Amino acid sequence: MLNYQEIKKTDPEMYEVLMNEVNRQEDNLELIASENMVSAAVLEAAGSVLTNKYAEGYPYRFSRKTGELKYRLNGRYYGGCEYIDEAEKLAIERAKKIFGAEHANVQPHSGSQANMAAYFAVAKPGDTILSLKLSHGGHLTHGHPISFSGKLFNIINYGVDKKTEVFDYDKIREKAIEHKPKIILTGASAYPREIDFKKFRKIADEVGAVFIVDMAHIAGLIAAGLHMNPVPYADIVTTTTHKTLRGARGGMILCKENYAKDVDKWVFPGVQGGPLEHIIASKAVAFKEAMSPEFNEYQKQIVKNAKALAQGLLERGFNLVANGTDTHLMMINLGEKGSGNPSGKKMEKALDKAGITANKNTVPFDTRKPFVASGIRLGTPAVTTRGMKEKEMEQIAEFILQVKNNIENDEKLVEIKKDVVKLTKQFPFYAYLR
Ligand code: DSN
Repeated sequence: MLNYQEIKKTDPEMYEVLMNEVNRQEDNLELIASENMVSAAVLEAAGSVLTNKYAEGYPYRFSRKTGELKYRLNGRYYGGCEYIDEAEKLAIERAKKIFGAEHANVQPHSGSQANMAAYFAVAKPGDTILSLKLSHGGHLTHGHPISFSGKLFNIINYGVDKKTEVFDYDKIREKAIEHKPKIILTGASAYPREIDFKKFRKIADEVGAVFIVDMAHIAGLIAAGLHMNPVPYADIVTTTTHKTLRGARGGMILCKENYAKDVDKWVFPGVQGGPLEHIIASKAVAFKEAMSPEFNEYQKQIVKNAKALAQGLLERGFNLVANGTDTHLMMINLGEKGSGNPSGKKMEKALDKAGITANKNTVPFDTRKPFVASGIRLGTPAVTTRGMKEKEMEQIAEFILQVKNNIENDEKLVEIKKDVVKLTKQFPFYAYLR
């Protein structure tokens, strides 16, 4: 079992950093919707000797005659890849099985790189992408001007309806007809309701667009059948592997067979060099976990907990974007600038002082700048991994109210932190690392 004893001997400074982080993760309530806590098995694979190996290329080739994918030895640019090939093959086959995909590329180092490779596989710089606005729940790499995506492509955004704060598919269709995008892209970092991929597919077909879904946040829910699966509808699906899916930090692309060669070409050598095979092995271990009945139960509990936390917050007078959640996350709307209510930034800081980790987030039609923001995004994947249930969600909703009510009172925030630590101590997770 890994317990950092070697680092303790050779690099005490780094050991101290690691232990501080272990203690922070153990003692705090982790409510960042995109974070989770991986198993010891996933950690072991991520810390394995596979980190030593270069393996540019793939463990397969496409047959020249039939185009069929065939696993074969020596498909790489380096020797000694016989075991690396097996690790990557396990990750690929498990990913395909979980999501029902025709092809999987497990090499992207991150969701951003997966998105970059996916766009380049089907579009050229200057082509139009229709995507969700960042401030309405989208992601930087979906076309924000400061990201490669916004710099290289012509981005048209859709948003949520002002009243319901959910997608208005008729309006999205109108935009698609008007702008004839090369790519229609959906997926979100801060959208609490279910996305109807079937409707997006229909719009994409109507305007002849390629349909790409970034399912990073909800991949675990999809694996467990708790959210509509985009794989049957989308041409290409990108994801990270470390959010609800609870694997090593990394990315992945799933696609239809006819996009496989281009996707592969754009991951390597298009965007990346040598794959991180220790991380790929770790993804494979997480995928194996994701195929278990326990994982399905875990995902169900994530959603139950999110609903319980949302209910607890609504009962305490908080406003939630789209009035609740169907997923693992929810967004508190603290109120407009000048309303006397704290900003997201201020609330995030106060929560931190109370041992509750969350992030400020813009809400749709936000009146504050993104770095200040009017929202707080909360998610239940990590606390559910620790074993917390609806009862604890009620307690967390009360902590959050107490923080808001005592936002200027540091002494009280420290008092709340003591109660938070009392709660987290009942749900140890990384005790073996301490
Ligand atoms: N940074 C991630 C999130 O917090 O949602 C998205 O990549």
